[in-house]
Amino acid sequence: MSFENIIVETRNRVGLITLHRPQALNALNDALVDEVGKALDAFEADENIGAIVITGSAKAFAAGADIGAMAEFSYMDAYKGDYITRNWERVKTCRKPVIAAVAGYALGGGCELAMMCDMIIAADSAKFGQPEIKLGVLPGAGGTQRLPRAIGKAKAMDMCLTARMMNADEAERSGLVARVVPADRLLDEAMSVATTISGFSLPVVMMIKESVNRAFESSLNEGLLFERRVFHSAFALQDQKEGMAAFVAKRKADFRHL
Ligand code: CO8
Repeated sequence: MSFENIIVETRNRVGLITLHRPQALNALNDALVDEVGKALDAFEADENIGAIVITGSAKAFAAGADIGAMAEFSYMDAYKGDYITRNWERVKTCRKPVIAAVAGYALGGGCELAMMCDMIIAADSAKFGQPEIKLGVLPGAGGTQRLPRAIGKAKAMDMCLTARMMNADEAERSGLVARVVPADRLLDEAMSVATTISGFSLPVVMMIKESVNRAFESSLNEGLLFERRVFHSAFALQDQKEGMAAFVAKRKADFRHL
């Protein structure tokens, strides 16, 4: 499969997608988002892939949706064309874990793309923001919804209403990112985390992802019930037998993803 706006690689059991529109700080357009969707389709179908990393460049994860492409849009262009967002949810619907490795700017749609991933690992150079208000629009790909869930209303309002950027330390303190690492170690750290995850039982990894995400979609009681039922179903897996037998025998588990 050949791509023009992303670079796709496989390392061990990890799929790596690098956003690659350097001339525009990885600004997102339909072509790029569609390519990310195709790469995710391929990784999802590949039983040798256990986790996925999405990253950008040292200067920008993605500086938002492509402003030049949107500047002259009419309402009907945006509404009927469903610009950028027509394939946007593909990251969310991916059943394997997706880690965003963010260095530099993650602004507007770039911040929203990172937030759609399951975990953000940030370089100390990362800057997150929802600056759409400066362009006379508002976040349109999840910013007003995912940001308050991640960092609370006060900071989400601050970012969306003032367009101020949040640096990596503040983003970690606020719960937006899982880890902050020196910029030159970002990809190694993200790949290492993804490799660790991909060594565990894939069906269990998928069950955990589904269960944690359920916490945002249901009441506590419904979520707990969902978790309990999924927990019970894990006892149907060969990997459960292997994991517990390995613990008892004091050896490393050899998961077969079954
Ligand atoms: N779109 C298009 N081109 C961009 C974008 C962008 N978002 N960001 C940067 N570029 C281009 C610049 O135009 C410039 O191109 P050129 O060299 O041809 O002039 C090149 O990238 C380098 O950028 P700068 O020279 O501006 O670099 P600086 O280091 O001076 O500044 C910034 C970096 C601060 C990141 C600056 O480029 C900037 O403010 N960019 C725009 C950030 C922004 O406003 N993002 C939000 C966009 S709107 C959005 O994301 C809405 C999402 C909703 C999606 C759903 C739609 C329905």
